Amino acid sequence: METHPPGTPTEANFDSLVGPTHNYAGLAQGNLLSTEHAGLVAYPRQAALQGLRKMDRLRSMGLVQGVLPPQVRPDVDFLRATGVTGPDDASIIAKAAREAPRLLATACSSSSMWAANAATVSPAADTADGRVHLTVANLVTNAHRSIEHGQTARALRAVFRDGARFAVHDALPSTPDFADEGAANHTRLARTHGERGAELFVYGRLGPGEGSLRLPRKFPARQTLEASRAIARLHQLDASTVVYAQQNPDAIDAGVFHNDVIAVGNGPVLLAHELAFTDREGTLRDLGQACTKLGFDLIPVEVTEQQVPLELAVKRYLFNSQLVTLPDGSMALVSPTDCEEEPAIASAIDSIVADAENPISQAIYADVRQSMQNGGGPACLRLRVVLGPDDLAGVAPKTLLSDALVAQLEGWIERHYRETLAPADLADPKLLDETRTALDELTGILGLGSIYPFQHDAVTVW
Ligand code: SUG
Repeated sequence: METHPPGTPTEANFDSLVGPTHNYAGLAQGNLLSTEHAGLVAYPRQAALQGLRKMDRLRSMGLVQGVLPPQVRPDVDFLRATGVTGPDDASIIAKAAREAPRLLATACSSSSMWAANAATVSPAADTADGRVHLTVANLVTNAHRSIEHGQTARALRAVFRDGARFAVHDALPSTPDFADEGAANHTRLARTHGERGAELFVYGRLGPGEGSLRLPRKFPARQTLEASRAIARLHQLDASTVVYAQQNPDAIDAGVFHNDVIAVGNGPVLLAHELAFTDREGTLRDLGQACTKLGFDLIPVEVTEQQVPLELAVKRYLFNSQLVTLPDGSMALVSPTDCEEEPAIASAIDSIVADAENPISQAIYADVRQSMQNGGGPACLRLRVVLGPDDLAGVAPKTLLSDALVAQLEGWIERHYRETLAPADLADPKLLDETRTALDELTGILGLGSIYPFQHDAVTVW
C-alpha cells in the first residue's frame, strides 16, 4: 500500500516495544493508575503483543510506523551505583531483592516503553538548519525513568542514523532545573505535517530565580520552563512561533502528570480539556496568533468539565488518544478501549467525530490495557517524527513496520517473553539473561548493530 503521496513529508509513529520485565511496581508518583495497580501480576507477553497490534493497526490505516527497542533490565549498573554490590550480577540482584526491593523494582522497570517520553522532536520544516532535531528527555523526576536517557540516546542515534538529516541531542543536564519529560509535554500545530508549524511547550514549574507560579501541592510538576526553552534553542526554532504554557497545577494534582494526559494536537487541531492550562484563554490566543502567522487557523476542540470530568479523563485517558492524519487528509482518534467502555467518554468522542467543524472523522479503539494499568495509553507508547522523503531514507530501514517485521516480532515475543511477572519474580536472576538474549536477537532483527553495552562486554571476569 502507498502510505503517503511520494515526495510529501509524513508523520511516522515510532513505538517502543514493551520490555520483557514489564511489571507493576507503583513507582510513578502522581500517576494514579501506576499507584492503583502496584503489586499486580503483569503479563509481559500480552503487553508486548498489545503494543505490536496497535502499531500494526496504525500501519494498516496507511501510516508509517516504526519500532524502537526496549532497554536492558534489571539495570545492574544502577544497583551498583546505589551501593548494592557483589561479585557478579546474580548476587547483586539477590542482594537487592533481600535488602532494597524498591531499588530492584526501580532497576527492573520497563518504563522506556512509553516512547512519548524518549525525546522532544522538531521536524526539519521548523528548524533553522533544516534537520530533524531530537532532544533526549532526562526524566529526572523519577529514579526509574532517570536511568533511561543514555540508552535512549544510543537507540535513537542508531534508528535516526543519518547525521545530515537528524540531530540527536543528549539529554539536558539531569538536575531539577532542567526536568524534562520529552514529547509528552510538547505539541506541534501545522496546516500539514510538512509545513512549518507552531510548537507548544507545556511546563509545570519554573527554574529557580524565575519568579513564582501557583504550583501543584500533592504531586510533582515534571517539566520546567527552563528545560522547554533549552530545547527550543537546541532545535533552532523561530521564537515567534513557539508558545510556552503553564499546565494547570490543579490538573497535575488530579493525576495529569504529563500534558498528553489532558491534550493532544495534530495538524491544525488542538483537542484539550478546558482545565488543561492555567491560562486557558491566553494559551489559545498565543497559539492562535502563532498559527495565523504561519498562514492557517488553529482549530481548538475543547471538552468541558461537564462533558467529561477531569477525574474520568485521567482514569480512562481520553486525551491520551493518538490523533492522526489519514492518507485521505481526514483525521482519526485512536483511543484506549477503556474509553469505549465508559458511556460519558464514548459519547464525548462520538460528538467530536460528528462535529463538522473539525476534521476528526473516525474513532478507533486499541486495547493497550497492560500499559494503561501503569498509566500509559496509546499516545504514551509512541514518538511522532515528521519525516520528508530524504529523512525517511536516513532511518534504519528494518525498524519500519512491514508484514514481515510484524511476523518476526510476534515470534520473537512468543519465544522470549514470560507470560506472567509477579513482584517476587523480579528477584529471579534468570530475567536478566533472558532479557539480554532477547535484546541481542532484536538488534539483529531491527538491523541496529550493537547498541547495548552488554554486547560490547565480551569478557566477564568472575
Ligand atoms: O512516567 N509510568 C509512566 C507512564 C508514562 C506515560 N507517558 C506519557 N504520558 N507520555 C510514568 O509515570 C509506571 C511504572 C510503575 O509503576 O511500575 C510508570 O513509570
